[in-house]
Amino acid sequence: MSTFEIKMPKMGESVQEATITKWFIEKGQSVEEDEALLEIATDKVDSEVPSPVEGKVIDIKYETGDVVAVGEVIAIIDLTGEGEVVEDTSEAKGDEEKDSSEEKEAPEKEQEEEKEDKKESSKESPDLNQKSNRFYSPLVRNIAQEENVTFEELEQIEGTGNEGRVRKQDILAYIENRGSSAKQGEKQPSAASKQPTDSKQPVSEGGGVAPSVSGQDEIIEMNRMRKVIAERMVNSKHTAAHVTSMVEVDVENLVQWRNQKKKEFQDHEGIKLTFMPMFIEAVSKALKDYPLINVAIDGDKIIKKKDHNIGIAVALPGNNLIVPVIKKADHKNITGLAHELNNLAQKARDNKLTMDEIQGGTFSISNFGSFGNVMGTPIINQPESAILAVGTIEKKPAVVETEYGDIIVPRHKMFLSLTYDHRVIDGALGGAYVRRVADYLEQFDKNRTL
Ligand code: CO6
Repeated sequence: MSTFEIKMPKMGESVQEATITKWFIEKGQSVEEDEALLEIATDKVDSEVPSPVEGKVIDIKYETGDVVAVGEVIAIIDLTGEGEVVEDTSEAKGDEEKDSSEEKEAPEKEQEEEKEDKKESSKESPDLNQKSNRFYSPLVRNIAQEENVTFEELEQIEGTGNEGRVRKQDILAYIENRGSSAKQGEKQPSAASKQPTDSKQPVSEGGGVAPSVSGQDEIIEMNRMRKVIAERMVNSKHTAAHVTSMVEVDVENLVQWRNQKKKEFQDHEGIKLTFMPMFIEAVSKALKDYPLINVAIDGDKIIKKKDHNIGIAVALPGNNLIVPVIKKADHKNITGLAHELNNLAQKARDNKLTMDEIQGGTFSISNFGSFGNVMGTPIINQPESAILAVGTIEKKPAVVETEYGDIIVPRHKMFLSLTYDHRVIDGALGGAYVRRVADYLEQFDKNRTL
């Protein structure tokens, strides 16, 4: 029998594991080359895994919800299409996931008894669904639940994963080293139970005030992307000291230039020339002048990033948002930036972005001008230190100085809002930077060639 092993794919340098969110196939089913086998998710992106071969699925080694390391075999396909289906291996697999070296040595009966004991002693299982700055994989949460690790304990475990993420080995090491008291199901007070006792308001799962729900209200389950966005936004607010500086910009020259070049660009390049490429160019030029904006914080260290990797907030259908990254934007001209933005935005809307395309950002831009919004205070995309929000361009009465005195004329204007992390960027620097972006836009050469 000739078989092919389907392995958990590598989805970027820093990604070590992924959660299986959906299987599209079952054991015994025939699949064609390129047919989607399963859907996986990391804390950054969802992705489908297609079958590289045609054949019959004879084994599926993990279930929906399992967190699997990159490179692990997750399914086996028989290439002849006639192989026997492998008996259910879920028990062995379950053991593999939960194994610690101690458990490996313990006789089966003892393990059973231990499980029974745990069930008895953990009638009140820990509440792990509280608001946190960190992402915990379902596997880590399950281990915590089973081992009666409280939310407060979980929060204190040092994570060795990417961005300090708590991995399976971290929580297992913690459980091995901690005293026996917590194992006996002694529940420490949760964040919710620390609420003032005179408060009559019920507490929701996320730690906020629970809303009252009447029979006519609709309850919508958050999808995975919504949950990740929610977690990341709160995480960023908990991490960075957000402040925002705003400037008004006269973009008359830029608007006139784009109007002149729009048709030629569309005919030549096959895509629209919007304002974004010029915004990205101005952002990057100003980052060259103020490199201490293009930084990330690592503990007590400031990492000054060399590349200008500009994340662009892209609104997705279904009220979602993702931030693909234009890498080395400082090495690209307006045409190159326009193509890359167009390509990334399209892929984002088709749910086709790769891990690499949403990683490595050093500064972000959010353009809510197309919604007619004038200014705003965006949330920093961690681990970056600043994000520029671009408001709508509008015709406004402007005072212009002439040799005959001041006159009022209509000019195209807009607001730029820069939100930055005050831990590392003070007002003078943040303010000077956003003013410099505005200066580059105001000084845009009307006679520039494409
Ligand atoms: N002013 C005036 N007109 C604009 C502007 C501004 N700021 N921005 C775009 N446009 C015009 C643009 O030139 C196009 O006009 P025509 O060429 O004449 O047709 C039109 O609006 C549509 O532009 P489009 O959105 O298709 O392309 P663009 O390159 O400007 O933007 C994008 C690409 C991916 C950034 C955009 O499509 C998008 O998804 N924007 C939404 C980003 C978002 O949701 N940000 C909010 C995040 S939450 O930050 C936040 C503070 C809080 C609220």
